[in-house]
Amino acid sequence: MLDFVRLEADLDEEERLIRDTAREFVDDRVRPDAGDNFEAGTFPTELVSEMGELGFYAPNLEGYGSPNVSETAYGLLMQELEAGDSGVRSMASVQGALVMYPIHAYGSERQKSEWLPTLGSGEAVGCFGLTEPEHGSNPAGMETSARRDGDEYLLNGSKTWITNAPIADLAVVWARDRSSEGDPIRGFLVETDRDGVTTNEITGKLSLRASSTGEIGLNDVAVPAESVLPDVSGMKGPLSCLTQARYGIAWGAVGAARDCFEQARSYALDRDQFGGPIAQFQLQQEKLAEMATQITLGQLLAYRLAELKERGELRPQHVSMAKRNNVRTARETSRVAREILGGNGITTDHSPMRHMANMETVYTYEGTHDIHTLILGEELTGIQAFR
Ligand code: TGC
Ligand code: FAD
Repeated sequence: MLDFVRLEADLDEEERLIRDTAREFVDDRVRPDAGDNFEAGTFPTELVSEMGELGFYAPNLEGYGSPNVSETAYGLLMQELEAGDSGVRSMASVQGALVMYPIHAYGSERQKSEWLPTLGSGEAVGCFGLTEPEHGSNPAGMETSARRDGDEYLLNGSKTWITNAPIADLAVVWARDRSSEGDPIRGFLVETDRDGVTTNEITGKLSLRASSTGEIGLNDVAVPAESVLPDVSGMKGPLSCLTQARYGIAWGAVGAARDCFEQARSYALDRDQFGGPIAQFQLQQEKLAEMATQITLGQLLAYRLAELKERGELRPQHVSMAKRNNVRTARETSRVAREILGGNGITTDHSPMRHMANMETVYTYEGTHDIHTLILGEELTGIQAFR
């Protein structure tokens, strides 16, 4: 497995164990059906509880059943899952970074004890509703509203492109609190079986096919006042969750890129043309050398992010650089790997074209490549260029 500058030599025992457990899970439970699930457009729901049993949901959190593993261990987990398929990593990272994290960081004691253990075990599935039909890159423009009505809030609005929504028991819904001064954005824990909630599946996706994606409709949905996350208000609530998830994506994308590289290297060594393996031709070697170099740079960035996160020095801009760079690397690597596989590369028998299709989503969600460019641009110049 590509680890050119021996980063894995420094892993501790727990990190190795988590990496190996996730790698074995992907080999046994994800890879064999990944092509079929992609073709059928189905998320393998049987993996939800299996991943829970293996402790794959937010193991970097502390308490309520989470073991507080290192940020490197968490990153390696995301890397191995995405080497299998981005849909599986997406399920785990939404559950952990976008649902368990906000409850852990901003929830009441009661919300934490009610939801964290069941989400952690995979008994309950969560989703994160931020994007709306008219507000994608600029979620601060959201229209979904919450109005206080006695001991309850009434929620109205719609969210779209929501990973896990059709299979979720709980939605973290971000809405404008119209009953408070300044209409601040607040997070609400909404059970999906409440009256007025709909979670329709989005069909026809050509990317991230092995993932369940849906819309959330909220039509006069009454939730108790204690469903609001009490400890956060404003855009930093959802944006801080995105920082956690983007961190996982920066690692995950390296896994997808590595899987493409390994497939291409092995194919190039096996495939004979003009009397020998195609790996003997300089053109193919250049492609492998470039892929290996870019993947190694992505790994270095991911490992450095883990160190900064452990020290409490990780800034959202660091994560933007890594998400932006590593997803671009995976997108490019998957295309070149497919090239090396020739005609055989366009089928689901091999992973690169599936990863290539998945990367179109990963390049777009959690802040598009352009948005991360602008976040970095602002950091480097002090000039905001979004508006
Ligand atoms: P802005 O005025 O810049 O900031 C508002 C407040 O938030 C703070 N902040 C952050 N905090 C933590 N992490 C971050 N990444 C943060 N970015 C900003 C900021 O310090 C400020 O705090 P305070 O205390 O001063 O109030 O906010 P803005 O509304 O202008 O936003 C700027 C922008 C464009 C960067 C932001 O809207 C953005 O990132 N847009 C991209 C939207 C996006 O990423 N959507 C993702 C939806 S979820 C998803 O895609 C899940 S896919 C999951 C899967 O399947 O894996
Ligand atoms: P838009 O914001 O309309 O952008 C369209 C294009 O314009 C992009 O190329 C963008 O980069 C560019 N653009 C936008 N603004 C600017 C600017 N200021 N300067 C330059 N260029 C700009 N969301 C959730 O809340 N929860 C989820 O679980 C979730 N899961 C998803 C799963 C999938 C499969 C997909 C595809 C999306 C998911 N999303 C989710 C939504 C995702 O976060 C959004 O698609 C993303 O933020 C971009 O928003 P948009 O699609 O509306 O594109």
